[in-house]
Amino acid sequence: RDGPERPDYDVLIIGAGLAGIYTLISMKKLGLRARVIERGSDVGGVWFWNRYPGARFDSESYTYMFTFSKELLDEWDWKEHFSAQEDTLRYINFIVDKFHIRSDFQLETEVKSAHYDDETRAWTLTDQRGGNYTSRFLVNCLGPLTTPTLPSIPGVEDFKGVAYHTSRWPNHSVQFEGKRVGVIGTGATGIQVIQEVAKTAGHITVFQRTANWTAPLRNSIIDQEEMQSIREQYPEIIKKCKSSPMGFMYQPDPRNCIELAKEEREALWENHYNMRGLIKWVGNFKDIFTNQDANNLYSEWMGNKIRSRVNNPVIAEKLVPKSHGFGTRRVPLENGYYELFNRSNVKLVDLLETPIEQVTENSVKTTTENIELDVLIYATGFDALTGSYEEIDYYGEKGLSLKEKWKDGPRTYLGFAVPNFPNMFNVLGPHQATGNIPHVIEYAVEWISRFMGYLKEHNITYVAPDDEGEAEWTAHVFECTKGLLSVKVNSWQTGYNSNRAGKAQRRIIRYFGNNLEFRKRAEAIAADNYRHFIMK
Ligand code: NA7
Repeated sequence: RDGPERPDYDVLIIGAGLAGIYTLISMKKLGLRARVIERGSDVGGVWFWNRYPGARFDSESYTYMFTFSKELLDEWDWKEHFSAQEDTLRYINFIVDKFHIRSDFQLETEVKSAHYDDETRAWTLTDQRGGNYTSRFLVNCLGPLTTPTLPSIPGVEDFKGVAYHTSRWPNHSVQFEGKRVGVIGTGATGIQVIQEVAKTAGHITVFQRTANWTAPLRNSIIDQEEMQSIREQYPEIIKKCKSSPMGFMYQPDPRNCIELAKEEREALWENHYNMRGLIKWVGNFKDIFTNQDANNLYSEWMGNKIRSRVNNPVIAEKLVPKSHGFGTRRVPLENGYYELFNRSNVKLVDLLETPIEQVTENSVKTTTENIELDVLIYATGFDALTGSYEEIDYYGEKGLSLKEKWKDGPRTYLGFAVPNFPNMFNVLGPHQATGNIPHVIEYAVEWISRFMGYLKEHNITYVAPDDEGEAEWTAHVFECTKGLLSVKVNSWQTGYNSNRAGKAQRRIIRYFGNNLEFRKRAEAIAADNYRHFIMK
C-alpha cells in the first residue's frame, strides 16, 4: 500500500524514556524508519524530569536495568547499590550513544493530537507548533507517572517564594541553606526529597496527609572490585528477576506468616529489615498481601520499628500509618527518615488533624497556624497511567476519541492495544504488567517488535484487536484484583487522585496480576497467530 501517500515514518514513538529508547532500537533493528518525539529538552523520561534532590532507585541498580545487550552489561559500571538520578540519567545517555541513536530523537516537541486516517491507514501527529508527522504505526511510551498533579488547595499559584513540583525541578541547583522549606506529600518522592533537603535547610516543615510505610534502603558505594563480582553474578541475577512475579531478584516467601510461630516470622522480618532494598516488601510472606490478619501482624511489627526510632511518642504515632497496612501501597525506602523528626528544625504537620486551608504568597495556612516559608516543594504525585493519555487527543477509526472511549476507565487488549485504534501500541500503559520497570519494558517491547516483524513480513498495514479480545482481557484484569488488600486502599496504583476532578475514587487502571501470568498469556496469544487481532 506504500504508494504516493507513503507516510513520513514507519513508526513514530512518543516519549524518550527507557521504553521509547528500547522501542526505537528494536524498530531500527527491524529495518523500519522510526523516530521518537519527546517534549523534554533531552532523553531520559522519568529520570530526566525527576531531578529533585535525593531522587534515586529504590531497587538495586544491577537489577533495575536493561539486560538485552551483553555489551551494555559489560560496559556500564554502577556506582551505588541504589543509583542516584544523575547516574541513571548518565546510564540512559550511555545507551543512546552506544546504539548511535541520538539523532533519531525530536526533542522539545509536544504531541498534542494523534489522528488515525482510515483511508491511508496512517497516523498524523500534531505538535504544539502545529507541525505534522505521519507514520504507519504509533507506539506510545508515555510512562505511567508522567503527568504531575499540584494539590487542589486555594492559593497554590500565589506563593511568591521558590516553589516546584518535584517532577518539574529546574536544571540549576536550588539552595536550601538557612531557608525555611515546606514539603507537601510523603510518598516515595516526598520521603526522598525531605531527607536530602534536611541536610542543609534551616528548617523543614513536613506536611503529611497519609502516613506511609517506609523501611531502610541501606545504600552503599560499589567499588571496582564489588562491581566485578556483581558482573559475574549477572546471569544469575537476571534469571532471578525474569522468573520472579514482580521482576525483582527476590521471590515472595511461599509460607503464610499467620501459620508460623511468632519467633519464626519475626526472624525473617528482622533479617529483611537489616537487608538492602525492597525485600521487605516483595520478599515477604505471601499472605500479608491478601490476609488482613497476617498484614496486621507485620504492620504492628513494623509500626514498633518506627516507634523505636522516634523520641516523641505523639509524633511517632502520627508517623505510623493507620489507614492502610504495610505493602498495600508502593513502599518508599529511607535512610534516617524517622530520626529527622527528633531534630528541633524538623516539624511534622498532620494534615488529617489540621488541614491546609490556603497557600499565601509567603506561607501555608492550616486550620491552626500560618507557617511562613521561603521554599515550597510539592511532592504531590501524578495523575497515574491514564493521565498522560489524556494530555493527547487520540482519534482512532471513524474519528473515535480515546478520551471518550476510556471515560469510565481504560479498556485494552493485553494493555498493548485498543480496538478501533489501529496500528497503535502502548508500552507500560494501563492494564499492562508492571513491577521492575526496565524488565517489564524489555518484555513489552520485545513482544511488540516480534509482532511488528510479523506484520512487516506479511505486508499487513492494518492491525487492531477485536472487541472480544478487549472484553476478555478487561475481565481478566478485574479478576486479578480479587482478594488483594491493596485494591481497597487509595493510592496512585488504584487510580485515586484527590487533586483531579472525578478521580477521587478508586479505579482499576493497573494490572494487578504478575509478570509471569502476563507473559504466559501474551505468549499464548502470539502463538495462536495473534488471537483477537484483526489484520488486513
Ligand atoms: P505519591 O506516592 O502519589 O505521593 C503523593 C503524596 O502527596 C502523598 O503523600 C499524598 O497524600 C500527598 N498529597 C497529594 N495531594 C495532596 C494534597 N492536596 N494535600 C496534601 N497532600 C497531598 O507520589 P510520589 O511522587 O511520592 O511517588 C510516585 C511513585 O514514584 C512512587 O510510588 C514510586 O513508584 C516512584 P495522600 O497519600 O494522597 O493522602
